[in-house]
Amino acid sequence: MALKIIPIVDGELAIDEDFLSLAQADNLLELFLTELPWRHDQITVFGKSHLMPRMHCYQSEISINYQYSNLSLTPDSYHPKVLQLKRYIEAVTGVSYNAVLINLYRNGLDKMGWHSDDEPALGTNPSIASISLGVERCFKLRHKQKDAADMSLELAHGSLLQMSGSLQANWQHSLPVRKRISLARINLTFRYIK
Ligand SMILES: O=C(O)CCC(=O)C(=O)O
Ligand SMILES: [Mn+2]
Repeated sequence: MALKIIPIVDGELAIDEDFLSLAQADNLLELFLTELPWRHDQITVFGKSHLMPRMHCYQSEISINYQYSNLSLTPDSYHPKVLQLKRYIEAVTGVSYNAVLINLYRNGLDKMGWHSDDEPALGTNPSIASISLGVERCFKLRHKQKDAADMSLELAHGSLLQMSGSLQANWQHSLPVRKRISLARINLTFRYIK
């Protein structure tokens, strides 16, 4: 139950694989699957519109839309258990968050492509707390300058990954397809919007 530093150049990464107890993680997974206001949005890529390869929702205490991939998400208020989780992470990491993007990967075909969490509203060197619930999925990182080896992490049920320092400026991350996985995963990324 402690954040462990993952050695990486040009950024900061830390993980706590047992951030939540198994009972806490099981409860949150079940509750979030059924109670969160999941959306399945269309995005436009190269002029073609299609359904996103995952579902999501966005919750915040400030009424600023979250913009990405031609999408503008109006924030919902926090689900009480999301707020409780936010406060717990804040107490452990000493960092404040005011928004959370929540993704549901229904099975191994759902994914997220290469990107950095570097929207201007996050400011320079944002600290992002990423909670994983459900089936373990591979999380990949690649350096933007290609002068460092790619990195792969397995993000377990109940784990906390903290991305900070210049990580978003220098690295991209993705969640690749895993065809043999039939179970769901939820990921919550707590952020601070300026
Ligand atoms: O699902 C994950 O672990 C990554 C999610 C992510 O990169 C994001 O929400 O920006
Ligand atoms: Mn991201």
